[in-house]
Amino acid sequence: MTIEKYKIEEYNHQLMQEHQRKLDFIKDEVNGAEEILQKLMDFQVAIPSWALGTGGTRFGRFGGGGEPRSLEEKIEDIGLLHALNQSSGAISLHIPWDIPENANNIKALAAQNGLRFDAMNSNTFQDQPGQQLSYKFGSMQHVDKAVRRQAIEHNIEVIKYGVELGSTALTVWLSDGSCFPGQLHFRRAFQNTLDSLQQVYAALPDNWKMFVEYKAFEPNFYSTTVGDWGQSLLYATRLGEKAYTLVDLGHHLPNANIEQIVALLLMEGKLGGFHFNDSKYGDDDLTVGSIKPYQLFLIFNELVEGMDARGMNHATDLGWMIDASHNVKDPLEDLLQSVEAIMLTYAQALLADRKMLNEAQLQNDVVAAQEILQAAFRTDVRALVAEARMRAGGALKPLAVYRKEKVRENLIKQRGLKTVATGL
Ligand code: LRH
Ligand code: MN
Repeated sequence: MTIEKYKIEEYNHQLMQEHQRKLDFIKDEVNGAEEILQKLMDFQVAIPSWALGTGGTRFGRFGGGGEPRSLEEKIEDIGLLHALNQSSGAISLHIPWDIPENANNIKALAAQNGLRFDAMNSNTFQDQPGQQLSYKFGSMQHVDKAVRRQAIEHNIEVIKYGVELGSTALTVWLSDGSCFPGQLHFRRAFQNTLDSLQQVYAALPDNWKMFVEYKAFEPNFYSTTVGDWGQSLLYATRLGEKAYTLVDLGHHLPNANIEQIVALLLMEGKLGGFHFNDSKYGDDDLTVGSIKPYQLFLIFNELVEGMDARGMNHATDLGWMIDASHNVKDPLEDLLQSVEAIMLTYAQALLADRKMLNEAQLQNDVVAAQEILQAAFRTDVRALVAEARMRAGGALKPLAVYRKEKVRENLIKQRGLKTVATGL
């Protein structure tokens, strides 16, 4: 299903007066509104190909209907999101859930929808039908060299698909670990994993990056072989300059200070990118900014400060990706909300008074420092983000247009109630 540009302009026209009033107000409030608007227009968030259907848990899955039945339909759905918010101009594929049977056709369809291919994701956390050797006891850590070889070859195959599509990064998330004390020789597991990653690293084209994604627990519940930022940094440092860490917000132990982790990984030049989501307990994969919006702001605050300190290009020098699972929301509405939360938070971080904050920090003026940060967090930047969207050809209110155009109803008519998308 597509939403024509003229339709979006009609909806914007109805909202223009109200929008202009709010925009004029915020432009009086903030410094550098035009620079912020340009940065917002340049900023694109990659949508995960595995999060376009209804997710579930071991206790159940409640499908919502109209789910994409193929990679082509997934690209159309992301194209629709991008038409509405002009901030979702990339797709991150997961192999083998979304193998591009005909890469040229897939690439052309993505281009028609204004999409490029962000990081590719390998999968050695499931056994595929007909797979020779099982990953029950891990993949790259496995005591059996043949299992490690199988995992290495899969990752090299994923790189090949990515090269055909124009992607320039591979995300490796390993579920490897152990469920009971004594099950695993930690040092051997690390060495096997490093050796395996080195063989994948050797197959990377020159302009590619490898993102090593860490996670504290699940599906293993005693140890995880890439279990935290320190371990991921160790691997990335040992692998070489094309290897980086990837921060999935849901992959930390309770109360971890993620913004401090981000600041240090950025300082080391080893922060590769993000899987944005939110959580209250574990790897809940909830809508971005739905549980801990202030933490998300503090993370973007460190990102803007750290990237500017290194002269990095905000839009292109890090991997901005969502990784979510939708148990009770319409997947496309959930993704629209997540992209909106990211853009709002980025805008707030951009308008924080860094000079004043730095002075307060140098004077140990704790109260002033908090006031400066919270002044930015408490600034309503919705009109700025909407303006950036509209200037880029998007909708002032994407979710409202999505509902008024009855997108889900039309997708159900077109695809049926029982379709199940590949993925989580
Ligand atoms: C693991 C993870 C990883 C993906 C998977 C779908 O929890 O975050 O990034 O491969 O979710
Ligand atoms: Mn992830």
